[in-house]
Amino acid sequence: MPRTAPRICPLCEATCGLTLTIEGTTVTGARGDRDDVFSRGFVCPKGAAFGALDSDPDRLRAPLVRRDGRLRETGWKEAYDTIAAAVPALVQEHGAQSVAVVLGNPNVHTMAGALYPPLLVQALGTRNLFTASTLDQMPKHVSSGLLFGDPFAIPVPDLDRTDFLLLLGANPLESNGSLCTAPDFPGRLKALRARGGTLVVVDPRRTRTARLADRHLAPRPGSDALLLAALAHALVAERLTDPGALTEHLEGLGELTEALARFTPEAVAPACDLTAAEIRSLARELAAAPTAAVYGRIGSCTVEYGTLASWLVDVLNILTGNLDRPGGALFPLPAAGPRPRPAGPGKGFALGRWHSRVGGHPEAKSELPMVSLAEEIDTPGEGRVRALIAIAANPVLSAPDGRRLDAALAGLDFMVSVDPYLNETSRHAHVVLPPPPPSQSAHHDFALNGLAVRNQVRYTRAAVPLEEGRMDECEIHARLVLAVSAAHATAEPPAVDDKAIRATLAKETADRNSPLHGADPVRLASLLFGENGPERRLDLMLRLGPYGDHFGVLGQAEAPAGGGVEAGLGLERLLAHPHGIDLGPLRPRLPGVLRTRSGRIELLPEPIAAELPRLRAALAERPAALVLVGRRHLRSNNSWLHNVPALVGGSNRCTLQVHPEDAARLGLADGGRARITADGGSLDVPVEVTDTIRTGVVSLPHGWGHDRAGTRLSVAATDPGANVNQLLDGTRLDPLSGTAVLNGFPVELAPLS
Ligand SMILES: Nc1nc2c(c(=O)[nH]1)N[C@H]1C(S)=C(S)[C@@H](COP(=O)(O)OP(=O)(O)OC[C@H]3O[C@@H](n4cnc5c(=O)[nH]c(N)nc54)[C@H](O)[C@@H]3O)O[C@H]1N2
Ligand SMILES: Nc1nc2c(c(=O)[nH]1)N[C@H]1C(S)=C(S)[C@@H](COP(=O)(O)OP(=O)(O)OC[C@H]3O[C@@H](n4cnc5c(=O)[nH]c(N)nc54)[C@H](O)[C@@H]3O)O[C@H]1N2
Ligand code: SF4
Ligand SMILES: [Mo]
Repeated sequence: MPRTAPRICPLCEATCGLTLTIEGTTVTGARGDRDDVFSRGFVCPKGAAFGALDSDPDRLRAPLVRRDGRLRETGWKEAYDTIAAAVPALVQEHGAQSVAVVLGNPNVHTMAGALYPPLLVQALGTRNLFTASTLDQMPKHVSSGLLFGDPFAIPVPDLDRTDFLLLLGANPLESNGSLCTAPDFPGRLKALRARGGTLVVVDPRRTRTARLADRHLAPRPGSDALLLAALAHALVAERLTDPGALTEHLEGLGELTEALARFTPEAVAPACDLTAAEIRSLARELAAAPTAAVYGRIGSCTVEYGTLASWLVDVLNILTGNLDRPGGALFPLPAAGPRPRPAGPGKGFALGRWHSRVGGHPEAKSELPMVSLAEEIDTPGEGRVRALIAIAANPVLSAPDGRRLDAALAGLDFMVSVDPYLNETSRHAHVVLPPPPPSQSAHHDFALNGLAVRNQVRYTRAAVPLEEGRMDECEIHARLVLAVSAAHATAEPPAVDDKAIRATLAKETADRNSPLHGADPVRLASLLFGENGPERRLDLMLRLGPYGDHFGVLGQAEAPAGGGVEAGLGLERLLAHPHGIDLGPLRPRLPGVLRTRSGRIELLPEPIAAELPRLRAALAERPAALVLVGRRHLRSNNSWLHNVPALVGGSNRCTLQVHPEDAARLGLADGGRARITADGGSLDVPVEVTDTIRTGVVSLPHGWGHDRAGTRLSVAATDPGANVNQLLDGTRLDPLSGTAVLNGFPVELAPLS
């Protein structure tokens, strides 16, 4: 008899609840969980293909270890013995910086990825940390760090209540949303319009999201910062700013106005390829809306002025009084996150506390730019990276200049990949540690609940028992921490969790603002609930969190943030709600979220002010004749879903989209081939002529290029596509955040016969 089990979908940021159908130990179906408190039955084609992905025969079943140049299946003990024999010795001989850690996107979709990588980096003592953030949202972390003093204080648009949404560089109808966790994003946008609200989309392509909008502006890629600056300028010039209740929390309003003086709509219009009238009327509409939210994503982040654009998004929300109010952009309050603290000055946010060895790039949020990984490996000298631990990352395809990185990885002394697939990156590893399929893992969204449009909390235990010979990904990570610390032979994984629990409780009980101040940490640790280390850690975070039971010490008068039914949370309580607990709509949180040194919102932070001359100079630059942007397909997910037959084919192909006028001018035909060339090299790609893209812009999706030898991706290899990131050489980046420029870079195009 088939049975069903709930499982939160780990395949994108929407975090939908799924109902899995399970026969024996095989997932034979997946549908949207109608009882899920957040997603209410929504599912997309990826979630529906959960079973096929879960049982992909190409998934690795056992660890691989390289012997005599070849990767062979082996047991877990040999795999960890190999790591323990290699890494501590390298650190001993060449120092802590000789080991780099690379963390990829799926770490935000696993419990292991949230709980252990910080411990791994700490155990190694390395500053060579590279993550997908510098191919993605680091500009937003930096702008939040500078404005609010906390890089994780990212306001999200209040989709369900706003009257006006200005959406830039995002295509949630394909991506299902990002830095804005909202199951059924498409339905929420339709509901916005149905209640009389307005949706304006800014995108060089007429995307499915743009087609849903009241208005679509298609400016030149890379010009968002200019457009946003001009909107802010117009608001000020026409006396349309109204920060309202925010005013008392603002620092630097006058300086901001001065700094934006040159960015008049008339001055930026030619660079954006919009009219000044369009910009002014957008500013007026934004100001006139009862509530409004400005929201920018990938197309406004992974560009030359990504941090400035990310900053200006929030500047507009502030100037219009929409930050931190219902219907505007609000700060979520996740159940496993920290409890709100009293308002007041904080430590602030610093950039560039250290720099990368070769390129001299400043760190941001303790990370170095992913574009600098290859040079840190292949440039000789003191402090060179000789070993790499890659977790859920495929930078050979997802980062610029994969060919150079490919060669660099091949030259490493030692490499570990924690990855279910033998792919373009993991094929270089000396040890591959494969996590089990998602049906065999428990799930909680530590990261994404902090970006959700509604406060809610859900946890699903593994839907299928761990298969014989498998190791849970949390245990894989915990053993990795032990293996690199040389504690491999003497300690077991629970020691890693216990140490983390002890550290948290020591801090908590020493904190004068904590209801647990002065309590006995050993006793508190003994009260934790859970079947294993990760569950006990989740329990601890829930109990200390904003809705937590604080181990029962809080009196009624000090009821936690949620109040009411949702208060008193812990894992045991949560487990009684298999479809989650709704914690209500987002609520205003200022000034409590602020951690700046002034204790206020610092509107014109110094690093931003220092960047503005560069943006001003852009006004005078002659734009390139042809630039490239990316795109996403609903049935895809970065570089790793091309191996599931149900998800590839049809319109999900690696084609170069070209506008008919550009095609005619360049002699390109639909279905023909073209050679595209940029800084990093050339690619031969199939052409798709379409008027959904504006003139002067072409689009190629990322995550393709599955034609390298030594991988085990039998389906993906049949239609490998081309790696768009080979067009880049890694020199283009947003300097403040170290984020790669993946959109709006110049290319040349020629027909191929
Ligand atoms: N040109 C261009 N390039 C881009 C982008 C773009 O828009 N344009 N987007 C960028 C963005 S936003 C991102 S986030 C990056 C993503 O780039 P990466 O962070 O490299 O992520 P993926 O390409 O998704 O590769 C994920 C890896 O994790 C593995 N994996 C899958 N599930 C699990 C799991 O449960 N556990 C573990 N341990 N591993 C798992 C997969 O097999 C794969 O090897 O790409 C970036 N690259
Ligand atoms: N189906 C699917 N879903 C995904 C992913 C996936 O690969 N496939 N990846 C996941 C990840 S890791 C992320 S980070 C999110 C990203 O989620 P989104 O940010 O929604 O990403 P995209 O769908 O790539 O949309 C970016 C849009 O920006 C436009 N654009 C490009 N350059 C510019 C520019 O200069 N200005 C403006 N205004 N627009 C520009 C592009 O045409 C594109 O339509 O999606 C997540 N969800
Ligand atoms: S929208 Fe995202 S979370 Fe929801 S089913 Fe699809 S892939 Fe999964
Ligand atoms: Mo991403």
